Amino acid sequence: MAWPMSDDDEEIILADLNDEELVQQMFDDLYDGLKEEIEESVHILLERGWEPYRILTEALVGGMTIVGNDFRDGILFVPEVLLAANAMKGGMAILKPLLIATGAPRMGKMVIGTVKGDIHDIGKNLVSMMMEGAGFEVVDLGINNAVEKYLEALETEQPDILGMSALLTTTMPYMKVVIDTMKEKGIRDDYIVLVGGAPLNEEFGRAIGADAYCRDAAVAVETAKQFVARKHNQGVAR
Ligand code: B12
Repeated sequence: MAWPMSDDDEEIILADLNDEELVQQMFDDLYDGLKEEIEESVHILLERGWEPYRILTEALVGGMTIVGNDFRDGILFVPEVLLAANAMKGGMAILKPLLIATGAPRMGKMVIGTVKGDIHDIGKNLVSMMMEGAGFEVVDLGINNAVEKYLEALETEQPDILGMSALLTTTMPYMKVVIDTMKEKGIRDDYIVLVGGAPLNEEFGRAIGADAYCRDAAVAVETAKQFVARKHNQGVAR
């Protein structure tokens, strides 16, 4: 495809591109870690009437998928991916208040965090944003959380849901450590446990004793709503 390339000496006027070209340019800009350009493009799409969720999924997550594939294939390396992640966060920061503003009444509360040894947080942040947008209160513990951090947050925040994220095959088993510790303390069934992250699957979720594995943020919201409704119908008699 002959899209305009982000050449150093060629100035591209983002606002002059049509929607399709602009999204393609955002893929390139995300790939090149150009945060300001990504932010400008997000604003342009918003002005053109795009729904925040559409910008998030089609332009930002779409672009990050390309970055992910090239990282996997050894074409991109950590520094480039960090820049891309930073650019993506710039775009997400603009969309966040808009996604939240369209939200429903309060649905429940979630504590979420990336597990110990893992610093990936884009997916977790996206889930947080979408959950907040759907009316959930979200307490975000950030990255690299040891079991003690999760337990402390459950105690102080008393959420309905515990969400754990892991993007590495080496860190995903830690989710089981957290769930097993909850079992030992007799508090496992007090919470809905949702897990997610690219290397996980349903079978893994079941095997470690989570209530559900969610493949993306939209599924996370739907699953959370279903479990919270079920929990409320059952009352607190567990
Ligand atoms: C961006 C990125 C990085 C960035 C992270 C920046 C950041 N702030 O997050 C940086 C450069 C720091 C990085 C570092 C590393 N990375 Co990395 N990274 C990625 C990459 C390209 C994209 C991940 C991402 O953000 N995806 C976009 C989001 C939107 O998707 P997502 O995270 O899957 O989240 C969605 C769902 O999974 C789900 N979800 C996620 N969490 C949760 C939680 C809950 C509760 C629920 C319900 C749902 C849910 O919903 C989300 C939204 O839809 C992936 C490639 C990939 N294909 O995943 C590699 C990848 C995960 N990284 C990988 C590796 C190897 C590393 C490093 C070890 C590299 C190194 N040699 O140093 C380090 C690890 C550092 C550490 N200790 O954590 C490998 C993992 C391989 C494996 N089998 O374990 C991958 C798969 C790339 C690859 N194919 O080699 N990485």
